[in-house]
Amino acid sequence: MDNLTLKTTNTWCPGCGNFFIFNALKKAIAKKKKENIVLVTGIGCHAKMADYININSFYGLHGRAIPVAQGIKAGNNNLSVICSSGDGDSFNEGISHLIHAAKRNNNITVIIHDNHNFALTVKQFTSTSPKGFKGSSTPYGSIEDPINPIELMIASGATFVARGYAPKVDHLADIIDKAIEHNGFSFVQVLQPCVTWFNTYQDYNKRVTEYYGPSNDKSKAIELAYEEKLPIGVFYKKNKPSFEDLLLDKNAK
Ligand SMILES: Cc1ncc(C[n+]2csc(CCOP(=O)(O)OP(=O)(O)O)c2C)c(N)n1
Ligand code: SF4
Repeated sequence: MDNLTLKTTNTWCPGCGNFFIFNALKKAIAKKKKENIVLVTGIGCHAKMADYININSFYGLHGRAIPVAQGIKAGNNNLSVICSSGDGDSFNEGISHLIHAAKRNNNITVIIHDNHNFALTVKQFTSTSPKGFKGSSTPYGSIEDPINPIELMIASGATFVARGYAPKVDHLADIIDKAIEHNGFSFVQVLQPCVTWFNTYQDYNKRVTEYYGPSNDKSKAIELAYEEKLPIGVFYKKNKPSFEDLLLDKNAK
């Protein structure tokens, strides 16, 4: 047991992609000062990260991790504030918070455990469920097209936009590290297989391809985000003053 793992019972299903994300986050922060990091979560399977990791954390409400993170960052700008959120949490319930945080370029990091369903409440479809998804609220299959999170975040103003794949732990840890170090709103979509409700391992193992970016070209990054071969890496990065730079330091304007 490492010093970033709390001694407690883990209730994730065996084989859940969240285990990899947990390991990647620990790896990304292993060399950073623990006391300078805060993890804020939503509610769902992803949110149990707060139960299992031995750093300062705040268990939020469903869809409300981001406003809590914004408040913590405004209160103490020395902290690195990271959100672990679900696709249901931030692409459905709290989507307006996500869009506005990207627009403001808040200097926080949002990691979305994207398993394409509301997993803890037993398989309702979310904004990223594929068309035809059969779940407890769409027994005949969803008739809606999913959103593309990378496109949404680039269009909303996020200045660091990346995608990782949970089992590629080292690659994901590197992305999370870069996201935390980025000055501005950093967004990481993690493709997270949910073995119980939507097991995507086989499909993703065939399609996921490492891509070495980043680009500062929005159109190119959005094009990549639609590729069938599912590129993972940093898609888009731009340097500009963060919300906190402007809020707390008049000279930055
Ligand atoms: C305001 C509110 N609405 C609904 C719920 C019920 N609820 C708890 S967890 C959850 C699903 C979470 O899904 P997601 O954010 O995708 O996370 P996952 O469980 O898939 O990791 C829901 C709907 C709640 N707790 N609060
Ligand atoms: S229901 Fe899915 S997301 Fe939740 S712990 Fe089980 S495998 Fe993981």
